[in-house]
Amino acid sequence: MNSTLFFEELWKHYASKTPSANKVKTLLEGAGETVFNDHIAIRTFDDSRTNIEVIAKPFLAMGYKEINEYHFEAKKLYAKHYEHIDNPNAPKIFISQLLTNHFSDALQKTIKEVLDKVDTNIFDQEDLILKGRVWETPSYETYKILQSESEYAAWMYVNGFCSNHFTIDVNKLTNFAHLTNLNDFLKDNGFILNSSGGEIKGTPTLLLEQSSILADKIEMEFTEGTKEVTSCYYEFAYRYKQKNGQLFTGFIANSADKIFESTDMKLQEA
Ligand code: OOG
Ligand code: NI
Repeated sequence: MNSTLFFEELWKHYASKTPSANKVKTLLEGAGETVFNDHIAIRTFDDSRTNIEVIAKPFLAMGYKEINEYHFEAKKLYAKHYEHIDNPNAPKIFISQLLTNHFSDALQKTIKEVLDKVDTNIFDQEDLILKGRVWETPSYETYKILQSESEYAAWMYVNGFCSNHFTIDVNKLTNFAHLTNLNDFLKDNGFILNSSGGEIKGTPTLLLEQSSILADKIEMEFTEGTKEVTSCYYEFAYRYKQKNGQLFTGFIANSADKIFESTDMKLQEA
């Protein structure tokens, strides 16, 4: 699949489970803006069948290369980011994985059993991240148990493979000089920002400022019946110039740590 088509498909899947995404985009377009995507993010388990390397494969085939890595000790996650070799306008890709064996034996067993029930060739398909959850209908009891150890594990168990956010490139907006102006506009229009670690994560000195709205809540079918869970969210990023005059293209681990929480059920209930 060519990469433009791939990102269009990815947006369709994301938007279909994230009603706020189209609302925000339409709102900005109505205000005369054209929306550009800075990056997407994908989550996975570190199992050798599904790890970052497996998820990155189709992107490497599209001309992406690995740029940097990030460690999240408290959340027990590890991530890498990828950029396109010759197209600076191609969205950057942030892929993280759960460090499964840093969790309880029970969690490790649950994840392994879930993956064991999936035909392995599904994990090797180049459009895996368009497939969402490729395992059986989840159990709400299992979801809650996973959540007591890791919001990320629980989220991944019910949502599966997808882009968990798209990111508006705030540098390319014309009427919002600063991220605060965009945040105010979004709040005035009823959107709720993720305020974990402050509404704006990062600083001009760190060369990246980010904010995000809380993930949408959607109805999900469990073996026990229908329940509400978080799906995906929208992020907003403003990048500053490095000494060489080029915009910073990386990520900031301390900021990312808080951005992950945009899908936490604990923030929804706050
Ligand atoms: C990724 C969170 C980190 C960023 O831009 O720092 C991130 C996620 O929620 O999976 O996207
Ligand atoms: Ni992001």
